[in-house]
Amino acid sequence: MVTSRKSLSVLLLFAFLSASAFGYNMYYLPQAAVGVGGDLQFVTQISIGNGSADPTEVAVGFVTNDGKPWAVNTSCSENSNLNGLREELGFLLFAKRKYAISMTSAGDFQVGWALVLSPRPIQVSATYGFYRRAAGTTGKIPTEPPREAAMLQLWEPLWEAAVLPAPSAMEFSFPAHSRQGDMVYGADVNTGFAVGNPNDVPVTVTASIWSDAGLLLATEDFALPAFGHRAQFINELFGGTDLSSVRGVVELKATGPIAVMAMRESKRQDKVVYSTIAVVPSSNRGTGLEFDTEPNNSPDDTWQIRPPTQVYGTICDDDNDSGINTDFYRVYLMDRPRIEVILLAGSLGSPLNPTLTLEKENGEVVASSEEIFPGSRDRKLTYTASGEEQLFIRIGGAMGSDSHQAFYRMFVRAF
Ligand SMILES: [Ca+2]
Ligand SMILES: [Ca+2]
Repeated sequence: MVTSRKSLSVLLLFAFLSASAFGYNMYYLPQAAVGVGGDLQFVTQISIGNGSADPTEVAVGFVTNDGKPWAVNTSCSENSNLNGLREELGFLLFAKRKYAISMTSAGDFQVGWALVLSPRPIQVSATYGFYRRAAGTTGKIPTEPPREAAMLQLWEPLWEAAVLPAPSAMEFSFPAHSRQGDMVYGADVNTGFAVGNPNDVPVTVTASIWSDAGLLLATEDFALPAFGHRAQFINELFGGTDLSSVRGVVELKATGPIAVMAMRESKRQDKVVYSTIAVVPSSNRGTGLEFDTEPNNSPDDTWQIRPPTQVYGTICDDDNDSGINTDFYRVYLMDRPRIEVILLAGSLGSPLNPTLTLEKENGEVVASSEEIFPGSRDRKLTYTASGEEQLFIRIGGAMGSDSHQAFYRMFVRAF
């Protein structure tokens, strides 16, 4: 039985970040907010779950805007060893267990960000909450753990919003809304964003805002120190530009990989709520994205995909009318007659041992696939059409490798 874990220092976390050889999974939470102002309190709660069948080590580091270790109050109902004033946490998370770690501060509002590391894939999310002191209570935050039960009695929730860990990339974009008296609800709407720099060197971020008509409204540069953080509303960042009526897009381009999240603020009189906004790396827009939907077990019963695209699919073992566990996708080869299909399964950790062929509607195979390298459970095929051709990509699973976990990811390009 493990009774304690050595605490991983943030500097050690940063060493892990710099040392890809460690093969750690990294989860970036580009915003964390804590603190009390008058009758109001911010709390950030980080949920960390281990869905695997084995225990795993987990390290959590809290970082200031300047990129320095950030001491915050942490409390965890599931593990009282994690209660206290901490810059980082290190613990062993057993199979199928989940910890909810609350970050709080009895002092003024503070913001920073958090990084979570684990040698195994884990489930990480963060919930931001804003609470008002309940009437008839002192609102005093107990300084000694356990705190959570007392806080539940003392603070009523005003809003909460949750995020998944942010990806890290050089370029991002997200919808930006800044408007007095929005046309739908009459609320004042604004957009805030948070950026973390996971590099041990400074980066410069160039932010641009585009109108709904596609016009460039403003561009601003800002610097982030090594491991630094910045959280700001867009009307603060683009302070010299009138953003009283903007429904557009913000693009961020950095000199190194950054992690980004964004939130929308809706305010009317004394009511204010926040919700999270989807932020995607621009690299995600390089190819289309499609998902396998059933039934697609025959050429008659599928749809056309348009390269370049990627497909997320599963060869499941459920019985179906035909008794065949197969996914078909139709492609037309015309002005770009050469097609390349890459099907990943084994390299993604899927148990699927896939089959992959390119066929005519009558089932005649025009191209068969090969392993990407000998012994791998990933496959590829290429084919060049002699004229206009309608063909079908057929994916199956070798005997016994089909299941609800038997997922694949297929990339299709045409030249
Ligand atoms: Ca399927
Ligand atoms: Ca199918």
